[in-house]
Amino acid sequence: MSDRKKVLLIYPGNIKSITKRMPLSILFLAESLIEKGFDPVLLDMQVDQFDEKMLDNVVCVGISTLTGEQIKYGLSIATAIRACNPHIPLVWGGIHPSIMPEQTARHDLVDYVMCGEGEEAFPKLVQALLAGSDLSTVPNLRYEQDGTYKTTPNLPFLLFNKSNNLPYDLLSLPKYQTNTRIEYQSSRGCPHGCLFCYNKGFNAFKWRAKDSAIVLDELDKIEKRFNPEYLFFVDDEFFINRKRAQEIVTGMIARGFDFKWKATIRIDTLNTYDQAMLDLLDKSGFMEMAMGAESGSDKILNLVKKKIKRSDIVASAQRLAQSRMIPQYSFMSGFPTETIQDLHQTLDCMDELWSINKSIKVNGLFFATPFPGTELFDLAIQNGYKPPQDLAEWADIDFILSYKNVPYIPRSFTRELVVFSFIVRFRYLWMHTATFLNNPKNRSSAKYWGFVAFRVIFMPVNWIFSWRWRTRFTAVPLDVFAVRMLLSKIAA
Ligand code: B12
Ligand code: SF4
Repeated sequence: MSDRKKVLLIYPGNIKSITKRMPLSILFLAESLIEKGFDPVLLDMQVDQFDEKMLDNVVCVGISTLTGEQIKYGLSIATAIRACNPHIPLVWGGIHPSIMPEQTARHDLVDYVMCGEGEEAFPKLVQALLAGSDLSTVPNLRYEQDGTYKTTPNLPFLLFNKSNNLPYDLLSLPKYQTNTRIEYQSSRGCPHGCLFCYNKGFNAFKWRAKDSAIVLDELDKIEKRFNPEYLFFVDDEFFINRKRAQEIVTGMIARGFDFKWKATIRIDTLNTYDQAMLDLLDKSGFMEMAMGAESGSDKILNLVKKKIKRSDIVASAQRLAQSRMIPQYSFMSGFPTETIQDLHQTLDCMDELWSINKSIKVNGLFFATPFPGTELFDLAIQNGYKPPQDLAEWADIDFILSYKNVPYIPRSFTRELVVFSFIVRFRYLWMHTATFLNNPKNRSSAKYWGFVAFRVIFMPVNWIFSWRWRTRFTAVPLDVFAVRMLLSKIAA
């Protein structure tokens, strides 16, 4: 047996979730632990169950979490671990603990919080716990000792400009459909100052990226190993540096990668690209341009510091109207000072986009949830928002029916928002099933007949929703609530 010490890394999640995403956070941590001579064991709760044996010989357990329901699964696994062995230190990290460290550290099921990127700092903590040495020299650490909250200085951000060797084999790989889709990160952070974005609290709006040559070599390895149909860049914003983006895209074409890819691109960036750059993107397999349009109201676009106007959103759709690349816009609503008229301008903007190109996807009209670490969070508090007071309460925040999150929005507005956001989501699903069924390659897929049945059964719903949309009629939305409940039961 290896004399290296084990560390259990947990990615909380729901085993019933349909799409299983690569848990990149714990993969990056695992790689750095291996480099420092430790022996990480990975538990991704999206795909595997906890087993007490995973705790044999562990120095500590690391739990990774975003804000929201991931915390709920994190707390449930932490409870189970405490019941098996109350002496194993529980270390929490990831976006939520980094942004709300004190509140997180004060929870009973949290021994330590590690802020920010974990690659450098976490192995130092594991080393110190193993040696029983002084924790004040461990960077990025927050914890409570005898009722006093302690903090240590943070390391600078990683340059993130080196090749990674993520230990995929530590996961139950066959459970991820890696031949269909894989996640990959080529940069971290974003310098743009959007009001609602976690980049303020987590990355201090600082962008770090891998050079194009490193990215291309890593993509090469991914293609050889997994041969995925789609590759999803999880970068906050892939196109910050045009030269780097162009080199990657040109390299993808030169190397003849077979996969299609998806990334986020700012509308103002896209609108500066000439036809030659658009042609390159198309040729390289850029399938889905994920763009944050946010609002159809110039007043709200100005409030959220998006540096675009509604006319720019429309112009981006016009630029891509003849292209094979499919724009995918997302919108938000429910900001402080927003009115129903602003919301209607957003709906009108979507209609205008669909009138330019009916294949345009709108993947959501999301509630403008005030996430911690954002400027919106501070603004929301000034407008009467009362944020959760402990870690467990953060687990319960609802991103969809969140009246509590937007007390500054009148009830009548919230009802409209609930109805229209659900209809937008339904329409997205409706378009997705149509695209899927129209592709002859999918005839043999297990999903094929399921999607056919969905479209037959929900055809009347589609009519009713289309009528509601056209007439902007939101009264007595029993149909919306019934379909919402039914679909959530099917998805579960
Ligand atoms: C891919 C993605 C998704 C995927 C799935 C993510 C997954 N794998 O489960 C999907 C599409 C499902 C998704 C959904 C949502 N997402 Co999302 N998503 C992302 C995205 C683009 C990438 C995540 C990622 O893989 N990052 C790469 C890893 C390496 O980074 P990391 O997690 O930060 O990990 C590092 C550190 O945090 C730290 N660390 C992490 N864990 C731990 C643990 C320990 C012990 C230690 C020591 C350190 C540590 O070390 C790691 C390495 O440096 C991020 C943006 C981003 N670029 O991160 C948004 C992001 C995480 N999502 C966000 C949001 C809001 C959502 C949704 C709520 C959106 C919605 N309205 O529905 C949902 C809900 C998700 C949920 N389950 O609760 C926000 C989260 C804000 C917050 N406060 O938590 C982000 C930051 C986007 C944004 N710009 O605001 N998302
Ligand atoms: S929303 Fe997008 S563009 Fe704006 S700061 Fe965040 S990552 Fe950057």
